[in-house]
This record gives sequence, C-alpha cells and structure tokens, in this order.
Amino acid sequence: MNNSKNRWSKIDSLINDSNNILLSTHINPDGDGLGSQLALTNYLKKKNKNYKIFNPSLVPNDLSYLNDNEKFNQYTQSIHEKEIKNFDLAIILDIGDFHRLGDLANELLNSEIKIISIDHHPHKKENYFDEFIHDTSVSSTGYLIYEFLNFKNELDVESGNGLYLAIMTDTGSFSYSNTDSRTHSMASHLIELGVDVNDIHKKVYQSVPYEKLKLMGEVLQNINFNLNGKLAWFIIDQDILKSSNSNIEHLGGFTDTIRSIKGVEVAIMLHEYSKYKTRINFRSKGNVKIHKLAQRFGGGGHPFASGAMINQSIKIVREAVVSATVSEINKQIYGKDVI
Ligand SMILES: [Mn+2]
Repeated sequence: MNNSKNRWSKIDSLINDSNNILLSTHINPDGDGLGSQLALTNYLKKKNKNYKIFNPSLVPNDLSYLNDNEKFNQYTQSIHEKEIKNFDLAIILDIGDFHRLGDLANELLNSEIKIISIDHHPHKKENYFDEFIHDTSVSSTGYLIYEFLNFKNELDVESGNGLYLAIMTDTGSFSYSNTDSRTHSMASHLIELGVDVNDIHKKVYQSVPYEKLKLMGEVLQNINFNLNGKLAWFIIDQDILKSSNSNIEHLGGFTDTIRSIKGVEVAIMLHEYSKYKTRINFRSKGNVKIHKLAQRFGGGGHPFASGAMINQSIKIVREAVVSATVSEINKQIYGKDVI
C-alpha cells in the first residue's frame, strides 16, 4: 500500500501501452468522478494519447463550468456503439457497481478492450476489471488519481483543479468522516501548485440555480420523521419536480441537507426516477451504518453514504425502505430487534 511504485506500475504500463483511451464514471456523475476525469485527461493530453470521455449522463447543472475545459460526452448506445471498438483501454472511475455504467457496461464486457477501475467504494471479490486500484481507506477517487499523478511526477495546476474539485465535493468541503490528514495534505499540495480554492468553491457552491432552491423549499415543507426525529425522509416525485420547474440534476446534496437537521441520524431521499423505478439515497451522521441496508435493496456504497435503484413504484419502495431503516436504526442504536 505504501509502495506506490508497486501500486501504480501495472496501471501505468497499461496506459503507456494504449493509444485510444476511453474514460467513464457513474450515472449521475459527481465532482469526484468528473474532477478525476479532468485530471486524467490533462495527463493523457501531455502524453499525446487519444482519449474520449463517454459518461452515462451529462455533467450536472451545478458543475456545468467543467464543460468549458473538457468535452464530457454522453454515451448513447444507438449512436456510439460502433465507436467503442476503436478503444484499446477503458479507465472507469468512482464506480462501486459496474452496472452504474449503464449501457456502456455490457458494451465493454462484450469487447476486447482492457478495463481499469480506480475507485474508493467497496467492491466484491470477483470483478470485471483487468487491473484495478480499489481503496476504501481514501476519501475519494480524486485522492487516488492524485497519488498516481504524484507518482508520475505529472501534477500541475490543471490536473490540480480537477483533483481539488474531487476531494472538496466528496468530503463535503473537508467535513465528512472520510476527511483525514491525507486529504488535507493533498489540498495543501494542490494550493502550492496554484489551485485557486476560492474560485472552485464559488463555481460549485455559489451558483445554485434558483429552481434548485425552490425545490428545496418544497422538500423542507414535506419532511417525514420517525423515531423521534432520528430518521428523516422525503419524496421527490414527478409532480414536485414539475411544480418547481426542476429536474434530476438539481437533486445533488439534498439528502445531506436533510441529514444536517439536529437529532437526525439517517436521512433518506426517495426519488421517483420513473413510474416503476425508484432511486433511494441514504445518508447517515455516523452512528448508524447504512451500506448493508442499501445492499439489501440491490444497491451499495459507503457506510455513511449509499444508495440503490429499485425497479418498483415509489409507493411500494417507500413502505419497504422506511420500515427497514426504522428497524436498522433501532437495532444499531438501541440494540433492539423490533420493527
Ligand atoms: Mn467518490
């Protein structure tokens, strides 16, 4: 682990041996996945590699400034299928569940393309990757890319801008329990390289679309509490999105905000993704581990931040998820095995 030469040498040679490199991250991408991509493409440019970013979704609204510096293409199978065979290497970032790649997952599995995964989510023992760095001890995927570029002696202010975004967003601006001294050392190093932290913070957190705050206003009026306020949950259905003129891109950070309420241990967002598809998002303050709960519903993630996508209507999911979370909190906080 401490020998970064061993840790990165195989990935390094795979990149060296490839000329057409595909980069991707998970559906509904976040600052960690996109910032890591930005840092890596900066490196690939310097190495004169051909590359292309194909993500399952577009850059979300609150990170749209990223589009000024890089082309984040959305992968559409019917249009891009033929292009895929041109790549010799795929680098998959920040994905704990390979199927969060969307259509691209099967496309890659059916190809000859070598697949690298760099991630900080928990993974099953068997995976689909030819080479990987999976390290749940680090705050973010951005930290791992930082480690790689540092090992290559290729860090600069451009890659630093992406990497700072990655750790800033994945640690809740250096406040979540995944923030450690390595996170701060990395930030310090990036500032020395010339990264303007105030500029990045302003771009991300001081340019909230009005529709997002309007939607937040509606959510705040309709929070449901259980267990004397230890559990807080809210619903985002199609009606509420329509009435606030907002969309899925505006939902980032909502569950974190609801978790921040005094007394709340766990917050859940239930999002009506479509009529028979419900997305759930779990956030815990740190006393209740919720990743196993997410796994039970077919999802995954970290102990205090996880989620799942369920092929059921929101009404059915709501009942199952709320009662399962109530008993999980009872079990973990009070040692009670009751519903
Ligand atoms: Mn991440």
